[in-house]
Amino acid sequence: MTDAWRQTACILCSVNCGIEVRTEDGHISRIRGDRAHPGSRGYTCEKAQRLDHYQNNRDRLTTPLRRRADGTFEPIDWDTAIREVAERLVAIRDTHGGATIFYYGGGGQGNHLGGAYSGATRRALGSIYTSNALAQEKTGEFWVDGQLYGRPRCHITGDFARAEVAVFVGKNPWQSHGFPRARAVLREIVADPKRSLVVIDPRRTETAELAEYHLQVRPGTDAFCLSALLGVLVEEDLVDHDFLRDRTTNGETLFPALRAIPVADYCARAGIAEDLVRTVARRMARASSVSIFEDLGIQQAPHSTLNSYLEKLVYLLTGNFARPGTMNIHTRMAGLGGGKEGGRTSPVGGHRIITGLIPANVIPDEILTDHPKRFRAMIVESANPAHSLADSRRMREALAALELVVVIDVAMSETARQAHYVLPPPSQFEKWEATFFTLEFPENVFHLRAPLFPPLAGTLPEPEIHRRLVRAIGALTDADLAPLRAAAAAGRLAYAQEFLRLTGERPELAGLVPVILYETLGPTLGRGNEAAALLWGAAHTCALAYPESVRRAGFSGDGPALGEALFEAILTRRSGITFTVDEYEETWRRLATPDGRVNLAIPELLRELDELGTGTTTRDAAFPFVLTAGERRSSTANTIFRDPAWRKKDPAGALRISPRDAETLGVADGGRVRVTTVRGSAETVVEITDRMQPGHVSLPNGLGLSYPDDAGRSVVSGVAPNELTASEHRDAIAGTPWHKHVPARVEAVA
Ligand SMILES: Nc1nc2c(c(=O)[nH]1)N[C@H]1C(S)=C(S)[C@@H](COP(=O)(O)OP(=O)(O)OC[C@H]3O[C@@H](n4cnc5c(=O)[nH]c(N)nc54)[C@H](O)[C@@H]3O)O[C@H]1N2
Ligand SMILES: Nc1nc2c(c(=O)[nH]1)N[C@H]1C(S)=C(S)[C@@H](COP(=O)(O)OP(=O)(O)OC[C@H]3O[C@@H](n4cnc5c(=O)[nH]c(N)nc54)[C@H](O)[C@@H]3O)O[C@H]1N2
Ligand code: SF4
Ligand SMILES: [Mo]
Repeated sequence: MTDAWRQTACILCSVNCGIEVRTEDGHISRIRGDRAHPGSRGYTCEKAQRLDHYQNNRDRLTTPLRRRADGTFEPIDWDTAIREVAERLVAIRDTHGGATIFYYGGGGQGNHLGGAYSGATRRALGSIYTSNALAQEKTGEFWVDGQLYGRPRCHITGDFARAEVAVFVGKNPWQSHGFPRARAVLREIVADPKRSLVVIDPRRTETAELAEYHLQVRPGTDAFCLSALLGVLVEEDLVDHDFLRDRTTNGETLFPALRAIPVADYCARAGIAEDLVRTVARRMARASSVSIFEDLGIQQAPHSTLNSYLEKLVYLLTGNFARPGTMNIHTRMAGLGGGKEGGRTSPVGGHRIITGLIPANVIPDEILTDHPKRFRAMIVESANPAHSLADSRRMREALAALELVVVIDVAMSETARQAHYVLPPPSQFEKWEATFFTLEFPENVFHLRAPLFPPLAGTLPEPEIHRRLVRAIGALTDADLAPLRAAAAAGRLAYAQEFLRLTGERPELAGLVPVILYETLGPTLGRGNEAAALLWGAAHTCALAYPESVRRAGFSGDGPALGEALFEAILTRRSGITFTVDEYEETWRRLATPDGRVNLAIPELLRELDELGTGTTTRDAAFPFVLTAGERRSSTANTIFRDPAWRKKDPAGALRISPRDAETLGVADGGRVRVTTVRGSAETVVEITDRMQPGHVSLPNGLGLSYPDDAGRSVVSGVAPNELTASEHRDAIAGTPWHKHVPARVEAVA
């Protein structure tokens, strides 16, 4: 029996396109873009068609698991699981302090609502250190935002649908998306003779192929390329003087550094013709608007944080800020990542914590030590760090050294295999879910998805897991909740008043708010829909923070009524809502510098810029290749799909290599090679392609997962990229990995 079309979203990348699906016998049988979704408006890419491989696969878990002494797992019931996990966490807290309980994850590409409830568990335990995947990509950029704009959470976004010139630096949006309707927008830019597409990437990517200008840098040389662009802007006086004078400070510190850039030399080091760099600088300066997207190609490569700074200087020097088609500070429905923005360091190594996140690459160092403040326990939720963090071998050692590892995951992931307890939630199509990837400007979209299927028997949604843990820990009692329960029965206005009174009088409850909302407001929202209770708080916070933008999005009311109107729309509109509409001037109001201007000078990075030319790029002769470990392809989606059958193209996850290198190695297309790095070695199939430049090879991300075959035997397909990466290979400021730039040796296999 097929049912009617129902609205949900694709959970495979941060764009979360709205989709409509029909289901049949527990399967997602038909999928099409949802035209009513305000962000994607009917758009999807081909990957969404494969979503049933996530919903139905052999690795789905249907009971809590406990590890036996021999390393195998036994099923246990939920009461036992919650009781034992709570007891063991409390014992670690009481012996070593709650700070030794480390939390990782909280959501993947489609789910942050469930993970948001973990805040209460952490508060109940006194756990204060967290991290997630943002700390292996975006924290360097966030830190730069903090320096330029006053707060790391002044997050800037491009306006590609309107930009005259769109620039992608280490970003391949044709495959990885990153903004709504990416391929349609790229095609529009290319079709319009008045607009230009610029790509900076060592590979001739699908996006580069479309581009008018492709700066095909040598891998790892973006700091030179971006510096050269800045050098030309200054030398040829292509900067926006009015913008710089009226809107920025500390130009007098920055400009001498930019004037000193040896443009010709840096172009040569980056391997690009100086003419092309000059042409691109002039094109940007001439444009009425430029938007730039930096992504993993520079954030996970040498000089990563410096790269982010230089990229931002390119649009700032040309005045591409706070106007249509340029870079703006967006609203948000709720924050991603944990805790305070700055000022803290990691307990063992003293590494800088950015937006509340421990740098990804130092996590094993914070465990594998006899330091008294080392992490003793880890709660992992909706993340697969044993696979996704650098240096998987070392990460497994670190997990093995912990007294307790608790994993909350739908599947028997690489990380779950290392756990003492595995707690399975329903899939993202079996519960209310949402992401907090609300990253757009001027229109920003939020989408609460309703479940398509009943939860798989034996699972409990994350909010319920956290509720039970908080209760088992003893942090919250029925007496605490009684007044709110009574108020909830009297309606949301009464609830709001009582909520403010209670959290005002008992500030110690503030950290437990997610579970408090779930237990008291949740039941009034409908059965199974309790998780949406957190969004009541988020909607009110959002309406308070951006009242004008929320009104422009069509919501009315003053004070709490505005928040209620927003919440009501979130709850009832199944295709998602535009929750804010911004005027470009808002960007200036959101800037958090004391003087309301952009600060152009970051001394720490200006020193690195100054020394850029003196560094030599001597390469270890044992590792003559640069390996990009983790390229986004049409056949990759992090580790959300575990069943390799979802991949129609590129089933083996081939290593891409240039024709010249293939010839030198004596390997044919489809032949096999061994890739060796300082950390490990793996065999793989090759794909020979002239999209690669000589000396550069590239492996896809998300492969190397084990999955049971028809007979139940575990089979690993493809290369797990982090068996080849090293944790010491990282950015000095942000501790982010250099996955895109791994020195490697490649040898043909007979
Ligand atoms: N299909 C697909 N889409 C995805 C995902 C997925 O798994 N599959 N994952 C999602 C996630 S979590 C993220 S963070 C985004 C990431 O999205 P992207 O950052 O676009 O993805 P990557 O392919 O990892 O890296 C981008 C480009 O960096 C280039 N690169 C490598 N070395 C260098 C260098 O030294 N300099 C420059 N300039 N470029 C370099 C690579 O050739 C590649 O084309 O994608 C999201 N979208
Ligand atoms: N070498 C290399 N490493 C990389 C990268 C690279 O380019 N190269 N890219 C990095 C980047 S940008 C990212 S974002 C990370 C991604 O890596 P991770 O952050 O570890 O995320 P995913 O691979 O998406 O894993 C998500 C996990 O969530 C589980 N899951 C799915 N749905 C649910 C649910 O509803 N509830 C719960 N509790 N769990 C669920 C899945 O089974 C899976 O185990 O990888 C990083 N690692
Ligand atoms: S662009 Fe991203 S969210 Fe949209 S269909 Fe493709 S993978 Fe899914
Ligand atoms: Mo990512």
